[in-house]
Amino acid sequence: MSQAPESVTDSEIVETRGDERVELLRADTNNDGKTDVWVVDTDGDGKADLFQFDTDGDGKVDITMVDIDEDGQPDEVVDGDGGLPPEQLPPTVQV
Ligand SMILES: [Ca+2]
Ligand SMILES: [Ca+2]
Ligand SMILES: [Ca+2]
Repeated sequence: MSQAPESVTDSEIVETRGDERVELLRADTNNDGKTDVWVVDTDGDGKADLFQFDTDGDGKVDITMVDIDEDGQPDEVVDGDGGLPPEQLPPTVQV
């Protein structure tokens, strides 16, 4: 019997406070019609604890920051979507 090796995923998966994805804010900061900032609450307490940024304007997340203790300071920063890719929806806020 052969065993499949435990494969590690390429992209980092961030640990968040909860499993929900309640987007408190989406913003288009460079006005190209694509969202480039996502502010997310993952545990349903109404406070943002996940922040995602598209820095090159291709609509995909390039940086994910997690604020596990919700003190306003990011506790973990990873490349990519951090395992929580946002839905491709139009931004709610035009900056
Ligand atoms: Ca929260
Ligand atoms: Ca991007
Ligand atoms: Ca923090």
